[in-house]
Amino acid sequence: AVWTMSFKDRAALPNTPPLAAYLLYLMTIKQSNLCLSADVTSTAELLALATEVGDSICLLKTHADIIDDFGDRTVRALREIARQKNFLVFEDRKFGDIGSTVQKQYTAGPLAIAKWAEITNAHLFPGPAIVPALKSAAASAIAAYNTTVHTEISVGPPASPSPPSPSPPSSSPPAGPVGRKQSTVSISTTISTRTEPISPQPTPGLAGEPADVLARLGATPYLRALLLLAEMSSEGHMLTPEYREACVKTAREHRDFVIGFVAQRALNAEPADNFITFTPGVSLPPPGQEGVRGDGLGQQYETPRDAVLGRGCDVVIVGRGILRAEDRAKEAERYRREAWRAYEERVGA
Ligand code: 6AU
Repeated sequence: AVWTMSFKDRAALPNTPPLAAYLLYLMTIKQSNLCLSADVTSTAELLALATEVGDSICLLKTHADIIDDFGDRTVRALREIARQKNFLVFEDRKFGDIGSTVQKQYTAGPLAIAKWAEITNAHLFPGPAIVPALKSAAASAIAAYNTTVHTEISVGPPASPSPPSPSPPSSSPPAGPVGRKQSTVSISTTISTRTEPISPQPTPGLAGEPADVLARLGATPYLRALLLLAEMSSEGHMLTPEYREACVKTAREHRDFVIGFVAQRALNAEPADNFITFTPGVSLPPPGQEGVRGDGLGQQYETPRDAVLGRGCDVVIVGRGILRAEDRAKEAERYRREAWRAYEERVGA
């Protein structure tokens, strides 16, 4: 089972779709299985938050419809920060309508989600057709946008102002401020109907793997993915075990597009399953205090450790736990460390 497999090994499984591989690979390099839920209501707040916390996360989740002044400027600036800080963007749209309508909601209107968010999510209650509808909308939207993706992943301290010395830099990179090793990999591919040659620059120690990932990235016509909401974190939610199983069944039929679930536990039951579990309702007690159990509005919380080690969740989604901290960058690092430690313990690293 993938429960005890490293993210890196899961990225390299033959059937892992390109965007899932990319994310798993990114998580490995950044040592982060933390998704920030950026539930703020202005572009300025969103960009400030993304800048402050970007180094600690693999994914930034938005609710574009709560941003008062959401527009092209929001998208352009957010994409630029995502490029610099190396995280993917997840619009938490929770689609739930007939196929024809969700296609338009996904690609048109003031949000035009498919244009700027690699990942989005949907409910299955309208029936399974919602998945191929979103999948084909993603494919044609991407072909139309002719998106170019160029990502350079660089983790760890920036090249430190080196002391004046004629000797070449040491071959072993310095440890980062949080003990992470510096590693860099360049990923460059054009996603369009034309395919361009890809020139990977493997990092020592990660040799071979970037090329594998890139080969698969280059072979795909689009880099968009969907998560199905198989469970919710809120008290009394109505997603029954049967409903959850229906989500898993539909996901298996669209493994190239559905890369995982929003759920409170891992749902990988068959040998071929390698779905990524994204888990909200996560918070950490302030050091030395009791944990927060809820928000009085139905939200229920657990710790990153419960989610990742206890129930096999892969990515923890944290909103107010980080947003309300005085020092959000520092708090995000605390969550990143906790969630990553739980993951390492799970896979026996
Ligand atoms: O950490 P919080 O409680 O401040 O924020 C949790 C975030 C919110 C919710 O809209 C979202 O996670 N969420 C979801 C998602 C991600 O789809 C599902 C769910 O069951 N519970 C939940 O809180 O932005």
